[in-house]
Amino acid sequence: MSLSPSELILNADNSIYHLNLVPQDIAETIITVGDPDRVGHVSKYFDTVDIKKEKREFITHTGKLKGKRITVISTGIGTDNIDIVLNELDALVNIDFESRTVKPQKTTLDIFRIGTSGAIQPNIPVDSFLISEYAIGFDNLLHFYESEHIQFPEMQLAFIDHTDWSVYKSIPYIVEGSRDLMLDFDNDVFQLGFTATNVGFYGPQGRKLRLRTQDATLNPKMASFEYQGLKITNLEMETSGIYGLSQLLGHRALSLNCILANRGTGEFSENPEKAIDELIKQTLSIIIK
Ligand code: R1P
Repeated sequence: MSLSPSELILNADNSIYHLNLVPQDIAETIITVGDPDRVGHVSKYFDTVDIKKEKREFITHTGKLKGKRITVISTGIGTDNIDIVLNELDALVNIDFESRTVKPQKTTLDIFRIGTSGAIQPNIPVDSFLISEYAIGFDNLLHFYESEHIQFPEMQLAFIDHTDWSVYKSIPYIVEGSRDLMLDFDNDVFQLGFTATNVGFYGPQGRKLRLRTQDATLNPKMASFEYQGLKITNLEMETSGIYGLSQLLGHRALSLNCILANRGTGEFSENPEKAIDELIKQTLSIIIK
């Protein structure tokens, strides 16, 4: 079945609507970063950068490092942007733009998020690196897709019960990262964690400037939640969407977090740029192996 112009939206040059990319612009290894400025901080380590394109907050550089073709793309903040980035990256490899049909042979992308994050367990040091083994999404993105088969309903119910979750907030969903990709990052530098993806930076992450939150005890309750030895470790804003959509679309994804803040101890990194740069270098060195 051919996808209509309102469903698969292409620009005049046949590039995909928001990302402004044509299929040959991307590699099968993708690094996503939230901050558009971080794209250049990653691609400066490539041996060559062949493609530089952008539209809105979506900046893309594609190049080669030690013979491996890699794309780095900024997503901006939040799982609403992740819906656009993941669907359009997938369309670039798995939909034929000429015939507007889904290709019979699927391409699997390896997607690595290099992001920043705040820890909620006091024993996780700032400037350390954490891989999200699982993510719990407080956004409602995945509920718009047929996705119950990749969620963890028992753990979700245990969390809802433990936190006395308000019915006015969407039901938390739990998804996991690619076990295959995790194996490559099995070293002393990275610790495994369970990441909470929030739908905002202030109230949803328990920050109070001028407004009171609906549940002032949510962060401590999150920190004390335990399910079969798993504890929630950190907060950010994209991982649940990346994991959920990657799995549904048949891609492999891993979220790599540089812990800049510790919400339990109140600490913040003294040199965040250096810590992020270190995570970029570590990630690239593993990806090219
Ligand atoms: C909030 O400041 C942003 O920083 C974190 C959060 O997930 C959110 O996107 O990640 P990035 O540094 O990758 O954007």
